[in-house]
Order: sequence, then structure tokens, then C-alpha cells
Amino acid sequence: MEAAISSARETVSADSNHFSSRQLVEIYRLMVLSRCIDDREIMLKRQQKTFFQISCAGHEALLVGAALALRPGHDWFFPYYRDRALCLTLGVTPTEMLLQAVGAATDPASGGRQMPTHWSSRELNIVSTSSATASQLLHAVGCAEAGRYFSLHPEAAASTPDDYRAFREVKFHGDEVVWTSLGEGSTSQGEFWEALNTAANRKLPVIFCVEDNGYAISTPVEVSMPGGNISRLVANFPNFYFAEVDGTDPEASFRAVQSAAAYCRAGLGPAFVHGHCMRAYSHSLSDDDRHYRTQAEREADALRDPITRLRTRLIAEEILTEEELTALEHLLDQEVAAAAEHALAAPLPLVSEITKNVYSEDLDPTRAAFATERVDAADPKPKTMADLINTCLHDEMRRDPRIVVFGEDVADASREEALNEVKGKGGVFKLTAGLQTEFGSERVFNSPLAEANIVGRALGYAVRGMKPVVEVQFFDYIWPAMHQIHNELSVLRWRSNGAWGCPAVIRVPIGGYLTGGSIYHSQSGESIFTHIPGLRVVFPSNALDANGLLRTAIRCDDPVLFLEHKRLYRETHDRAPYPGPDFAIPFGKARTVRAGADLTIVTYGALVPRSLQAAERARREHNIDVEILDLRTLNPYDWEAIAASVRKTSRVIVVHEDMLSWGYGAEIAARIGEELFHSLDAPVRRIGAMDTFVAYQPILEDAILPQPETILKAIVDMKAY
Ligand SMILES: Cc1ncc(C[n+]2csc(CCOP(=O)(O)OP(=O)(O)O)c2C)c(N)n1
Ligand SMILES: [Mg+2]
Repeated sequence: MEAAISSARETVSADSNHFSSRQLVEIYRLMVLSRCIDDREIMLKRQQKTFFQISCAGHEALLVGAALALRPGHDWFFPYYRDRALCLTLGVTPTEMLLQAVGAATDPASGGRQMPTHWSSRELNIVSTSSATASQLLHAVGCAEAGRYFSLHPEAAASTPDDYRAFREVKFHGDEVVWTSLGEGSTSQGEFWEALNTAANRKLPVIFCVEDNGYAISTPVEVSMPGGNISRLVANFPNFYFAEVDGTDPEASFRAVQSAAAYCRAGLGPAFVHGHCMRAYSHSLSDDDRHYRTQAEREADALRDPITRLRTRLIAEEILTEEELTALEHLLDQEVAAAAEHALAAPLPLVSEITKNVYSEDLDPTRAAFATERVDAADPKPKTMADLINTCLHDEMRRDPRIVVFGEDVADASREEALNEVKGKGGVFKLTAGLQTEFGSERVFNSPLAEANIVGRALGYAVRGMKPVVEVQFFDYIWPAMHQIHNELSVLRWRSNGAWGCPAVIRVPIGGYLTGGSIYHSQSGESIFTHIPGLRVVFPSNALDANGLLRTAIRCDDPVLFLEHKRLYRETHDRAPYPGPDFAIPFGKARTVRAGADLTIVTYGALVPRSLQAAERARREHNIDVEILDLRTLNPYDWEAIAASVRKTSRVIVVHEDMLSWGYGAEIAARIGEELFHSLDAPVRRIGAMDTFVAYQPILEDAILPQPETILKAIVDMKAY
């Protein structure tokens, strides 16, 4: 079969106008092979030997045509679940597909973690995709940007044993295109429009292929979009090559994608290929389209089945006889049956390996190598947290040419010429000030005002081996990116069983105590992110920690959410001199802010200085000696330090700014209760904000957020318990 695919590719590419008889037969073989795998999977599902099925049936012609116009292992692919015929033509084997269907340990795409048809192959540049409709489009955009960056800066591809680059191989050719596809229903997602926006604006070599089968499960196309035709809606996007084709015709599909790829390779911009397919089966095996489509409609659609159409043509043009076709189909069915037997005999995944690849198996950010000494700076003047974050970004960008910084308003000035006359913006909090001026607009640039766009593109950059250090302007507005963070960034490594990783850094100003910050500029919510496996969460409380932890975040191989408390950015009490360009702090190591014998406070962020104030007063006014632990990183967190301190003091309060209920403290308190019960002389206490929003009027804000007085009162109560 591999020989047949490559001969189809060679012969098709040699003559792009019309397929020869031999080419048509090879295409038919691929289309039928795809259908045979679907049919075999359906049978296996009915026998309860597999657990889910969704088919390519009706999309085969478009996808075989498309794949023959592209280059496996050279171009990049962000497909969706219907793209079996595409992946088959690119080189994924029937056995590999069936290994995923049965959930085998040897399923090369995911090791039994993802449903069937969730494609992934490092060798073929097929990046693992999720089930979420349309989120892969932004990854394709970032991937194309990274490809362009490496071709302009090949030196950035160099590796080093000292950081994530040791594990992030870089492949680029300079003329690769990025394929991404979706159903017509999924064009309603905001991420579709966000992806088109950036691809058009930056003239990126991305082919967006809409596989229009007229339905999104049971919702017909005219309900999904005004006018019922996506080509009409996108027609005014600048810089695009557009093609609308009969996706049941492999020849028309091939020509459209070939022209699209040529346009992209020439650097003219992205392409939009709209293929009209049909759905030969119901949406998936969990759906029955007889419940919402009339028989007449289904029969009319069946007349457009691409396999029937090509079969009829092969007979009409006397390329193959009915008997020869039947024999070929039988052979393909046998080949797939053999692949299924192989898959059913394959080893199953080990329960003991469930947590493998949640995080990088290669580079542990808690390791001692990240504990480096600070060096004495020429300038001993203490710097603020804002200064030392900015300095760290400068240092790391000098050291690592793979770092790009983007987000809303992070550039000094998008209109570069303005910088001859003006100082530059560099972020609404000025944390990225001067980066564009020093490193140029290719490495530091403003994104559109769209948070999913920022995080989704970051994933695309990271899978190509780059290090995006992006900014979400306010924690309060991280929610549009939540889908990308939760369903993509954090899970990419696990779902591909370690084949892909996404070591991006997302910097986010967080928190209240701003006097007037109100509901939408004061939010906390870190526990929502510590609840996501695969994501490191960092929350420094002072300038020195922010510098050292950001360096570890940038050099490590996991995705990191780096939370920066706005109120701490320019405080005087938490300053420190510049610690040198290699100062790093390992994750998962708490800092003892104040040693004490009577009671432990476990805290982080803006509650560190407030707890310290309370502890000083407890000492002075009540002779209570409080120990304060600053966790510094929330995932991982330093359980050993907590346990050692609680064993010593036997009393503990967990203090945070976020709301009390279901907050970060609930987890820590529960674990202390479970594991340190016999060391406790009093129940574990928690202090957090009221279970409400943060109000604008300062007297309300003061009452809503925890204050030193609240902490002091709890200390005194606890001691008396
Ligand atoms: C973000 C998201 N919402 C909902 C779903 C559930 N879902 C899976 S496929 C689908 C319909 C997709 O229709 P379309 O884009 O036309 O693709 P088709 O399946 O028809 O090829 C829906 C609603 C999902 N997977 N992801
Ligand atoms: Mg559809």
C-alpha cells in the first residue's frame, strides 16, 4: 500500500491537470481503504471491542486529493477527526489507526489516551489534536509563524543542553505550508475568526480547509451561518487565496489544494479551501440521522457519495471492470481485517503509567540545578518586582533566540518609526518595556485583542520548538483563553503520550488591593488553574523570587502560568538588587519568610506581606511566635516544608486572597487534616476573601479582601484553642 500511495503522489504531481487512469485507480484505492477502516471500526464497536467511532465517510475525495497536493513530513498538519483519508494518504497506516481504536499501548498517536481519529505523528508533522472544534486553527497559525521565524533566523534552531531546547527538536524548510481543517459547523467558533484574522494580517502560509457536509451533528448549515455558505462570509478577508470546490471530486479537490499550497509557498498569504462534501453515515456511531433528516434528503445526499461516484466513473471510462473493482475492494477489506486482528492482539496500556507525561519526563523544574546563586550586581540598588521581571525578560531574550513575546500592548510601539520620537508603551504595567526596542518587532509584538488567539498561537509556536512568553493583560480577562489553556496547552503532552509538548509561559497580572480595581481588575482564581494537570502555576511575592522563578519558567519544558500580583509590582518592601543573568529558583521550594515556634501560616502572593504584618503584631502584642511559609509555586507546592513546619508548631492557618470556598487553601487544609492529624493541636484554619466579587468602593473592597487584622485575630484565636 505504501508503494501505491507514493506512486499516486509522484504521478499526480507530475501531471496536475488531469489524473491518468493509473492515478485514478490509486486514488480510488485510498478512498476505499479509508472507508474500509471506518466500516471495520463500526463492526468492532458493535462487537464492543472498541469504544467510539466517527467516520470520514463522504469526505474521502476531498482529503485524498488534498493530501496528494501536500508533502508529508515537510508540511505541517492540524487536522480534525474526519481526516482519516488525509492521514492515510500522508502515511499513517491502517494498523496504527486501529491500534488507536482499540486503545492499545502501542497506539502511536496517544498510547490509548485519545479516541480514534485523533491524529498525531511526529514523523509526519501531524500535531495531536483535541476533540474541541476549531481550536486547532490557532495552533496552525502559531506553527506557521514559528516556521517563518526559523527560516529567517536559522541560528535560533541551535540546541543547548542547559534548558528545554535540549528536548525541543526544530525542523524547518522555509517553504512549508500548514494545513488545518474543520467542519462547516465549527466555523461558528470565535477561534475560527481569530485564526483567519491573524493568518490574513501576517500573510501566513496556512491552508484552512472547511469540509462542508451540510450538518453539525443535527444542525443544518443554514442555522449555523447566515446565508448558509461560509465562502461568502469570509470573501472579504484580505491576502487570502480562495477556492470553493466539489469535495466529492478528488481531481477538483487536488487542484484547489495544489493552487492553495503554491500560493502559500510563494509567501503571498493564507488560503481558504471550501470543499462541499457529504455525510455518508450519521455524525458518529452515537448519532442516528434518521431522527432529523428525511429519507428523501438522505437518499439525495447518497447520490453524491464520492466512492460511488468514482467507482461509476472508473467503469464508465473503462478503466476497471465491475469485477476488477469488486476484487480490489475485497483485497482492501482483507488488508484492514488483518490490521484489525493485529490491533486486537496488541498490548493494553499499563495502569501504572497513567500519570506518565502529565509533565515533562525530561526536565524537572524542581531539580537542584535550578537553584543557582545570585551574583553581586555592579548596581546594588534594590529593584522592584516590575524591574526584575523586566530584567529577566531582557536577560533571557539575549540568551535564547527562540523566545518571542506577544500579547495585548506588550510592544513599545507597533509603528516602529514612532520610537524615534516616543518612549514606548511596553505593556499596560510596563513589564515588557524596551523589549521590542532591543530585540525587534519580529520577537516582540502586539497581538489582536483576543486572549484565545494569544494562547492558541503560543501552542503553535511551542510545538515547533520555540519559547513563547506571552502576556494576558489582566487575570480578569484570561477566561476567553481558558479553553486553550485547559483543553490544549496543558494536556498536549499527556494526550500524545509525550510526543508533543507545549512549554509556553503565560504571564498574567493578578489580584486586588488596588483601591478601585473593582470586579474586573481585582480577580484572583489561582485554584482554578492548579486544578488543571499539566500546568505549572507560579505566584511570587517579591522581586527576587519573581526574577528567579520567571527564569526557571522560561528555561523549563512545561507550560507555566506565571501570576504576578499587580499590587506587588512596585512595592518598596519587596525590592532586591539585580541577582545576575543566571539566577534561578527551582519550583516547589517554599521560603521561610519568618521562623516561629507557635503557629504556621502557609501563604503566597500579596498575603505574604500582610501575614508578616500580622505576625509582627502577634509577637509584639500577644507574644505569639508565628512561622510564615511563602509557597512561591502553587503547582508543584512544597509539601515537605508544610509538613515540617506543622510538625514543629502543631497549629496552622492557610491564608490567601482568593475566595475562601473551594479555594487553594481547601486543598492544603484537607491534606494537612489527612496526613498530619496527629501533629495538630487545633483544627486547621483558612483565611480568604468573602465569597463574593471585589467591589469598587474601598470600604467594601477592604471588607471583602483579607486584611492583616483578620489574620491577627485568627492567630490569637488559634493560639487560645
Ligand atoms: C468546542 C466543542 N463544542 C462542541 C463539541 C461537540 N461536537 C463534536 S462535533 C460537533 C459538530 C461539528 O460539526 P462540523 O463542524 O460541521 O463538522 P462535521 O462533524 O460535520 O464534519 C459538535 C457540536 C466539540 N467537540 N467541541
Ligand atoms: Mg459538518
